[in-house]
Amino acid sequence: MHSETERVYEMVLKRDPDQREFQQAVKNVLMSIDKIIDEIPEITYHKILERMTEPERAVIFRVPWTDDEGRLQINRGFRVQMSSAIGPYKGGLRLHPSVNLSIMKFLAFEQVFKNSLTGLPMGGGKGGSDFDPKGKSDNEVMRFCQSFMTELYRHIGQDTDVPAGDIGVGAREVGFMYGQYKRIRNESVGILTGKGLDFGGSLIRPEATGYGLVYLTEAILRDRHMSIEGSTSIVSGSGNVAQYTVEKINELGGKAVTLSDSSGMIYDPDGISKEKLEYVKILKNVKRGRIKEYADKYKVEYIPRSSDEANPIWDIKADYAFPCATQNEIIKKDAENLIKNGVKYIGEGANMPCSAESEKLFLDSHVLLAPSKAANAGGVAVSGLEMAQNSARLTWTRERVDEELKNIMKGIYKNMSEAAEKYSDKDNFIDGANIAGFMKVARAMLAQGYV
Ligand code: NDP
Ligand code: 2IT
Repeated sequence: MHSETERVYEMVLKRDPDQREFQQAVKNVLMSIDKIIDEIPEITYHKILERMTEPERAVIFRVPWTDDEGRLQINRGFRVQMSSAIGPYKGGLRLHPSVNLSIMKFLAFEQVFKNSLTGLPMGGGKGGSDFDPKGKSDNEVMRFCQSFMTELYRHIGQDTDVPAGDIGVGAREVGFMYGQYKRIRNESVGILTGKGLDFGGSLIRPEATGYGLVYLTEAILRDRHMSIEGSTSIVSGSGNVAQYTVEKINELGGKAVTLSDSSGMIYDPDGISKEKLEYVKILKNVKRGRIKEYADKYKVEYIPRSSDEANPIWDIKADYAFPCATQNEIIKKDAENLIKNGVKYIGEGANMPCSAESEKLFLDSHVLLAPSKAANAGGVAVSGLEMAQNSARLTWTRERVDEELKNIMKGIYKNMSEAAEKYSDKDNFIDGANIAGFMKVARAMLAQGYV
């Protein structure tokens, strides 16, 4: 490593020795910047990397709410405002019991480069809480969301910070949070994205992450004489990103044969057809059930998740793999299984789903990998378009938003592959995405002085 990247990494390790996910995300970017740092002495001289790895602001707050039995519950809320160099902080809110400062900071850090890659003027942030929405009633979720927003409102704003959904936060939660913000501030502005269509949401925002992932994938494959059409894919997760990834794979004539949740996975060798996917959407988004019910209904194999060891989903033979659940869901053993079974491409729908070891295995084995900060950027890109529509007090057609999304994903592919070719290897999209995302943020920071 270059002395400056090494210095900054050591500093991160020393400052936050327990923040493993944050360290992993930082190291991934630093390893790529290592390849350009000699050419751009300003990065070192103006301590760009040291500044980028320290959040501009991080707030942690108490979230008290009462459950349906009238008992007081206390959760911890977060908002990490990592960088406003190129625009207002932008990034989702995650509600999951595993949420902690390390996970918030890794996600906010990734978001900075991802948002830069979209080409839209958005800085990076992330927030959420260790609240577990599983098994909670609608009223409990509402009371939690109202309490969460009762603190969060003072830190956000349409020109300051615009949150959105992530794990555990979809249309229901965004609606409750938006309602509470409006009530406190007495103003109707686009302070959240992913809103319902009746009050400022954008068409295609629910679909955008999964669709964008498949658009980018198709562009990468096309250049290598491959295609989704006629192929088989394995997809993990069964939430927002997984659902619309499968939908677009189906539309392009491919077949997706798996879905999962934290309890287990289903394997449907005939493919998750349009009709079966409609069942999944109702099961997951309305009934809030478990993916096991799919196996019961369609009489297919269900494999429960038994340990933190290799996940059986990554041992199913397929052309392409789309991890769409959570960070580090592909560990070394999973990568070995995927490679053994001849997988040709990994499209990261989730944020940082491949461990550092598995990423290295894919690179060494020449398995193409589209990293999350490029591959799942379609979601935040359409969030950016939702902000534009809100500011203009207009709504665009489905066709227009979809077209803009396609163009943004095309632009990401172009910038990422050009940077890969220029500074690394033409198929090293990890370096390509990191370097292309980094350059714009670094230039903005250099122009704005020491802030
Ligand atoms: P959802 O809450 O809609 O779905 C999450 C899915 O992942 C569920 O099936 C869930 O299973 C599973 N999952 C979550 N945590 C774990 C875990 N620790 N172990 C195993 N399975 C888990 O979330 P999204 O689909 O929105 O998000 C999925 C991923 O995509 C995340 O990494 C997110 O950061 C990323 N992403 C999301 C975007 C968006 O617009 N929503 C945009 C870009 C990236 P279970 O129900 O059992 O918890
Ligand atoms: O990780 C992500 O990019 C998201 N959860 C979406 C963020 C957003 O602001 O739409």
